[in-house]
Amino acid sequence: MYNGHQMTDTSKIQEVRAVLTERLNTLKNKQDILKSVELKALYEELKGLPAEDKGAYGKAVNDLRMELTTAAQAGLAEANELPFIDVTAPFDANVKQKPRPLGPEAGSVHPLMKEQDLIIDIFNRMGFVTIESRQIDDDYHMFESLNFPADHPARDDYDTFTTTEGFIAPAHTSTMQNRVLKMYKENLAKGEPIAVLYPGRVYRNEDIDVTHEHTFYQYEGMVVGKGINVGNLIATLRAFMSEYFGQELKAKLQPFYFPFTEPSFEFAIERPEILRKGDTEADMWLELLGCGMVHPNVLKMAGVDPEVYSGFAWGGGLERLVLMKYGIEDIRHFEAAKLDFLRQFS
Ligand code: FA5
Repeated sequence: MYNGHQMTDTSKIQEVRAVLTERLNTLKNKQDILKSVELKALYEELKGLPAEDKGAYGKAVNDLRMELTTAAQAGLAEANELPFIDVTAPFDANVKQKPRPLGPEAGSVHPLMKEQDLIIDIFNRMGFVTIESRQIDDDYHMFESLNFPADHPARDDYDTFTTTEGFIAPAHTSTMQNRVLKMYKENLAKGEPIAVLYPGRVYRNEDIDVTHEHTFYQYEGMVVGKGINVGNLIATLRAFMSEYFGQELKAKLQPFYFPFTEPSFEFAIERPEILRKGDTEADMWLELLGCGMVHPNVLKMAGVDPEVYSGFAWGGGLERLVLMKYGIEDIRHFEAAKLDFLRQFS
């Protein structure tokens, strides 16, 4: 009688276990399994058992409860788990239909980087060393060392992005002038001129259009030594442009203003047909770069004596140069990541 009763109740526990384990899979809130009527009924039954049966029966019901608690918690952890993201995947790892990644043979160097390499090569052959400009800088290098007085309106021409800590995404590569002078001024004492190219990426708060980007590249350079003059500046830029385009192009120098050069010029080149806006004289020219003789204050700030040494510097937009060379009608193509466009340069 006694054994028979225990056997019946144990099989009931097995039965409830099977039912609840199956139900657990379908429950949204897994913890609800612990409130199920079947489990409660098993505890109710416990109350009615003779004292000597309670121990074994109660342990079996508690074991089942523990089992269900563990299973419910595992289900909860699984439900809360964030979907796996492979940040190095060349596509969104969570999308069902995966795009086929391009094989290495289908990629190509970005046209801007290809042209930058060509520019570096030309200037290296002219005796320049190359260093990359910085992409995060400070007020001293962006303005102070370049002879921009505090609160001077010329600062507005270089409106860019700053961090809350006061770091600046440089609006031009000229932020490197002070560093280049300090880095290479030992050369001057040895009687060697400084000739450095420092290309890099720059940023501006800009209204974008066919010739203006908010993120673009500049190729800037500087030559400092004894007796360096405007004639050297013109000859250097002319030699570069002739080599780069492989032909003679109409060019002109017009007066301009930069706080860090004196005198300052704008170097302009004839617009190719595809970039013509209108028929006025101003529409005919494409401003390619700014240049001038390094301001004595800029030399002084880097510890170079302007009474003994002089120099020139220029800074040009890489995109504008490449637009001209290939007759591209819109500067925005470069950063649009369109393979149709990029493949034309592979
Ligand atoms: C400067 O940035 C000076 N730092 C250049 C310089 C260097 C002068 C050394 C003297 C000595 P500017 O703001 O004009 O100057 O820009 C230089 C060139 O960058 C322009 O001639 C143009 O080719 C290019 N550029 C300027 N703004 C943009 C833009 N939003 N998008 C694309 N190219 C641009």
